[in-house]
Amino acid sequence: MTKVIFKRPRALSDKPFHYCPGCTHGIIHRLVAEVIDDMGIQDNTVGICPVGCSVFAYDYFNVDMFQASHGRAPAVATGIKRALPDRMVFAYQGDGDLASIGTAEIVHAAARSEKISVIFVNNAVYGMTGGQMAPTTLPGQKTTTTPRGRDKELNGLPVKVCEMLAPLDGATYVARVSVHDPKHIMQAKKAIRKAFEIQRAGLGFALVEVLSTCPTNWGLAPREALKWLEENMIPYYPLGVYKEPAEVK
Ligand SMILES: Cc1ncc(C[n+]2csc(CCOP(=O)(O)OP(=O)(O)O)c2C)c(N)n1
Repeated sequence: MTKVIFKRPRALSDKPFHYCPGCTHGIIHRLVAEVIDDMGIQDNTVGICPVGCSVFAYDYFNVDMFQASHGRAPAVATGIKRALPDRMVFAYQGDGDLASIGTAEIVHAAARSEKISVIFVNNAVYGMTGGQMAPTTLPGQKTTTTPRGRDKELNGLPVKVCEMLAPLDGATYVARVSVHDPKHIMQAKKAIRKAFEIQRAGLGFALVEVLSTCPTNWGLAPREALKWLEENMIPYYPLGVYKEPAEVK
C-alpha cells in the first residue's frame, strides 16, 4: 500500500511555477496554500496578486484571485474585505511593489487597521524588470542601477518595512521571517498562519515580511543565493515578531 507523506496543497493549482531556479516565491506560495488548507478556508479566501514576478499568482492559487496595479494591492484588498467581510483576504506583494510605488498604500492600510493579511516578499531587488535597485536593496549591494553598489550618498538607505509599520497604532501583527532553510520555512509558515488567524478573529492589520532570494538578478547559483540571504539580509533585516496582539500570543 502506498502511504502519501507529501502532496500538493489543494489551494495550489497544478500549473507549474514559472519562477527561476532557486527563487523562493514558490516556497512562499506553498506555505500560504498550506495555511489555507490547514484552516479549511479555500472556498472563502480571496487573494490579491501584485505587479512583479508573482503577478501570475492568480494562476497558481486555487482560490478567488484579483490582480492589482503596481503597489495597490492593499487598496484592492481593503475594498474586497469591506464589501465581503466574511472572506479571508490576503495581499501578496514584492518589495518594489509594496515598499516603493505602494508605500502610501501599505502605510495607510496599516494605520486604518484593515482586517487583511499581507505577505510581503523582500528579495532586495526589482526582480521582474531586470534587477534594478529597490528600496530594500542593501547598502553596497550591486544591482543593474547601482553597478558599483548602493551608495548611501547617491541612493539613500533601505526602508525597513516591519520597523516602519509596527509603531503604527493600527498595525496589529507584524513579523519578519525567512525561507532559506527548512527550520526557517517552518517558522515562516507559523507566522503566515498567525496573520490569517488574526484576520479570522477580526483583530486588524497583519503583515508578514518574508526574506526571499533572487538568484538570477543577484547573479548567484541557487544555493549561493540562500547563503547570501542568510549572511547578508538577515543581519540587516533581523527576523522576529515586531508587533503581536495579546489575544494570539
Ligand atoms: C505603474 C507601474 N510602474 C512600474 C511598472 C514596472 N514594474 C513591473 S514589475 C516591477 C518591479 C517589481 O519588483 P518587486 O515588487 O520587488 O517584485 P519581484 O519581481 O522582485 O518579485 C516594476 C517596477 C509597472 N508595471 N507599473
